[in-house]
Amino acid sequence: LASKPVVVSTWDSGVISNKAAWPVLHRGGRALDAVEAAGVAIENDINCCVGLGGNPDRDGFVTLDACIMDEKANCGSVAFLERIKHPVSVARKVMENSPHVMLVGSGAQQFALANGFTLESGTLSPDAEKTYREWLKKSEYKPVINIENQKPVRGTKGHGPFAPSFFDDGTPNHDTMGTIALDAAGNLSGMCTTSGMAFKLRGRLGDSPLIGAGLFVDGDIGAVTCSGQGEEVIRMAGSHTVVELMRQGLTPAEACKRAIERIVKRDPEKAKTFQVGFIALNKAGDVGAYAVQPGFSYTLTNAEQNGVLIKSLSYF
Ligand code: SD4
Repeated sequence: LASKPVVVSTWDSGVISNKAAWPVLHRGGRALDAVEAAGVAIENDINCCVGLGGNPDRDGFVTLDACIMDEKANCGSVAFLERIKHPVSVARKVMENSPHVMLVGSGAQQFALANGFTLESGTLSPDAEKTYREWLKKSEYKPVINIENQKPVRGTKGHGPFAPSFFDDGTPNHDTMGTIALDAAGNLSGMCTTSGMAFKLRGRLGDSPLIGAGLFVDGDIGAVTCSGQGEEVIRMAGSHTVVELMRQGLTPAEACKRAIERIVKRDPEKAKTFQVGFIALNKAGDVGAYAVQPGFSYTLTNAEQNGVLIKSLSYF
């Protein structure tokens, strides 16, 4: 589907992000502004996997990771950030108002406060509190392959007209949000925002705040982001790998597939136990995706497609 402007987000909760991003693109705005708006929208929503309402680490603290990147390889990232509502916007400030690319932990929080962000309460959302109490009974770290397919799915109301019920029950779900966009001027940008794997060790970072892993943009080639078991993405520099495959001439769909095959090949038995899904967009506006497991989806919005949910193909 080649057309511009276009915005693509991970999962079916991408309807929420695309709904926020599209008006920016539609009025001729920058892809960078569109993807930031996408991140802010999902961080405002109370859900399991993005923002302050997300599930905590094993010690009961919500720690947030996010990054953002534009067509000129300007990029910013925050990780292990606590009690700040919009990590994607802090990441953009790191990119624009600091000499650095990445800030973590208390330093990232200090930078956020110095840049006008508010310190929020550290209490868990009622749903996260409940989920955490349940988890404490066994305290086993066992990531669920597609947490967004688990019932009951909590959070999210009012995603409005952008929610065609592609899935049988029409359930809106959540997971790490990655958004990539191509604007009317032909420029690419992307962002990724998450509360990371639920019940992770304190201090654990996933792929999502890492430029080249959870997100990569090359203004001449394409933009890629992903979701799933971050450790498996980090070890093969996932999003960067997909961009490089596109540089070699593969379509976005082929490039995602090739990268997933590489992840599976490393340990085919282990691959049966985790999910990774990539979405990719090239400079022409072609979109593709591929995942290890069934159940990965993405949301596409352009002039013709009003936030349509698409099921990704998968290895298994
Ligand atoms: C992480 N990739 O922290 C994230 C989690 C995720 O869907 O994508 N969940 O590893």
